Amino acid sequence: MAISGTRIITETFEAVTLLTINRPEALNALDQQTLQQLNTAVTAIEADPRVKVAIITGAGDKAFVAGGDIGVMQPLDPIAARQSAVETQQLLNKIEYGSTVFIAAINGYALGGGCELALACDIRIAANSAQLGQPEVNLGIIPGWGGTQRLPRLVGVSVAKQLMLTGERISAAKAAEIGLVGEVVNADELMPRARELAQTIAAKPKVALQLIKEAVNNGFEMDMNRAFAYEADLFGLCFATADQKEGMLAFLEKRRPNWRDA
Ligand code: DAK
Repeated sequence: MAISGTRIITETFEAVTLLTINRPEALNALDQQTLQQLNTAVTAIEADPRVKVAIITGAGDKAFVAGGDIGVMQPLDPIAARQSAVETQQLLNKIEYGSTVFIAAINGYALGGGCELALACDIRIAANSAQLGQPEVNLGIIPGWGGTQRLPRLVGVSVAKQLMLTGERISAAKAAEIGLVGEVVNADELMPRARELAQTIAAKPKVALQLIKEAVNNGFEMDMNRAFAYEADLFGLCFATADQKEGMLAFLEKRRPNWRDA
């Protein structure tokens, strides 16, 4: 199934949705229309019980997303800027905390809000030609779509501050070295690899996928003792699913499991 907005194109095949940000003439910079369509698409993905994995990428071969649209941002007053930050943070939280597994396939520039969009995804893979960074300081602002919080949690406080304080762009290879992306591949291998990863994950039982996301995302905000107790609760919850019974029975019977995603 393919659904085409002007700015966001989604194509769903079985349990995997490919979401393409389609504004290549502006390096896929996120203006209001693109953000609204992205919000609609992410909400639809989350509401579709068939979809387990979504791949986000950018149209064209130059950019994943080159940031928030600077022309739109420039005249904002403080109240509008704050409101816009809150709304986009909510959208990115939907990606991070939703039940779908999101893979960012970073095919070019992932800068500012583009890097923050990738940070909200569960997995990031990049083409070797990609460049990432948080150049907001060069515009007299700070990252406002979660970057000051997600980046240090992912790569550590020191490296995150260096990236944000210098505004420097880094290569995909450097991004992999610091843990900002998980894998770097040749540009022509990016989408095949993203699809392969998506298929691997889509073949897993849905509730376990959801609970892994919940355990990591929510546990990260807790002290260790509370986090262990939380993990134990979610571990127990797995035993309420048909797929736990089936997965273990299939192992014992030396056959492949038939997941019911329940
Ligand atoms: N916004 C708007 N247009 C952009 C854009 C952007 N972020 N990035 C690129 N474009 C447009 C260019 O203006 C140009 O348009 P035309 O002149 O052709 O009409 C077209 O895309 C192609 O770009 P270039 O000609 O510049 O291409 P180059 O290959 O020479 O350079 C570049 C590529 C990625 C190095 C360069 O375009 C660049 O530096 N772009 C800006 C990157 C950047 O600084 N991104 C961070 C933006 S700040 C908010 C909170 C946070 C945010 C937003 C709002 N609120 C609280 C409200 C997020 C902030 C950011 O993301």
